[in-house]
Amino acid sequence: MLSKIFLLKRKNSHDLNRFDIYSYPEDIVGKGNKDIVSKIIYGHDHGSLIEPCGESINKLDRFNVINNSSNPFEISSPIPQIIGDQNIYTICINSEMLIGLVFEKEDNPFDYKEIFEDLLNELLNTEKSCSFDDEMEIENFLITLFIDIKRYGDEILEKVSETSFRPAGLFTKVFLFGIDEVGKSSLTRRLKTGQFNDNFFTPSKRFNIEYIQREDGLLSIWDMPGQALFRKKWLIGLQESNVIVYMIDIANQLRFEESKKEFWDIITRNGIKDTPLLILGNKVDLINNFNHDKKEPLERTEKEITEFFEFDKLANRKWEFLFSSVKTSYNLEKLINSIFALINLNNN
Ligand SMILES: Nc1nc2c(ncn2[C@@H]2O[C@H](COP(=O)(O)OP(=O)(O)OP(=O)(O)O)[C@@H](O)[C@H]2O)c(=O)[nH]1
Ligand SMILES: [Mg+2]
Repeated sequence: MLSKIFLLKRKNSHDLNRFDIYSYPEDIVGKGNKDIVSKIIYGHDHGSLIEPCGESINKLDRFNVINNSSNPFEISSPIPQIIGDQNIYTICINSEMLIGLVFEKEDNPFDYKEIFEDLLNELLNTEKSCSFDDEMEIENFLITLFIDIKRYGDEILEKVSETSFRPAGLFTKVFLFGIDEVGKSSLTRRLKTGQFNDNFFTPSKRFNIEYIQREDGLLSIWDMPGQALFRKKWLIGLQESNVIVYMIDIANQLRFEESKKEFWDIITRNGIKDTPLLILGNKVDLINNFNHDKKEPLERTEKEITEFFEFDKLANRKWEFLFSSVKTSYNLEKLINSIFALINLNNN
């Protein structure tokens, strides 16, 4: 099973030994294996299956190029290596970058040869989905590739169904989306660290993935960037979600129309028609006369929001609406309970 993906990109042409390292979902450079990068590059150049010993790093090679020159990206054949306890399979791009997959020890990297080459060719030369110019682009590219290769391993090679591979309750992927400034990252941070800061406002530019251990199971929260520029990336993050959380800033009615459009655009996608949904009306603390004990005004607001967003059209999907305040922690415990309850309902 694929466990990590990484990209090594030379920092500048004058210093051949310095690389930028991007990896997902975890770092490949642990405490005990600082020289792993040089081993990978050395091993790649020599096509070696065994851990190479202390020679200097060679320039990345230009061999085994499989594409013709009309394509902007030349993709070499992948090279397998075992380094320490890491089972690594690397491909060289344009003689200047290495993209690597890290598998579990018992996996055979050659099973992934075709899919690795084909996907790279498709993403780089057909869809032209990455120019490697900025970090977010690289990160999204790695996530896309990771998800597709992992799915291939799970569904085609291991012939295990998605549900038995990732039973809810053990690992729950929560896809958290909504337009910008509604409070998604504040919520993620609050759940992870318990903290909230009014002055903390850093619009997200990339997926923010946090793991939160609860009594009922492990949640992996995929907090999406909400600005218009990044919304097309939601489709990447959405894949294989166990539950979808959609957040609205109920104090900002001026943006309800925009929010509604984005909501329906995502929620009607194929593949997530059965995924349970939790809708959060956040920033309830900003509503005039909000009082935790008085239910009445909130009920009216809920009705208005439901009508405006046309949530009644959600039909057969399992869904729930909750008011929340990340600032005052109102309903945050309830929110977690609702996530687990929705998943359990869906499994029964
Ligand atoms: N009053 C109030 N403010 C909140 C609440 N939740 C978040 N905020 C504030 O709303 C602002 C935006 O919060 P973020 O968490 O960065 O919003 P986001 O949805 O992650 O925004 P993007 O990353 O751009 O999509 C920040 O100034 C927060 O402090 C809340 O419940 N009440
Ligand atoms: Mg954010």
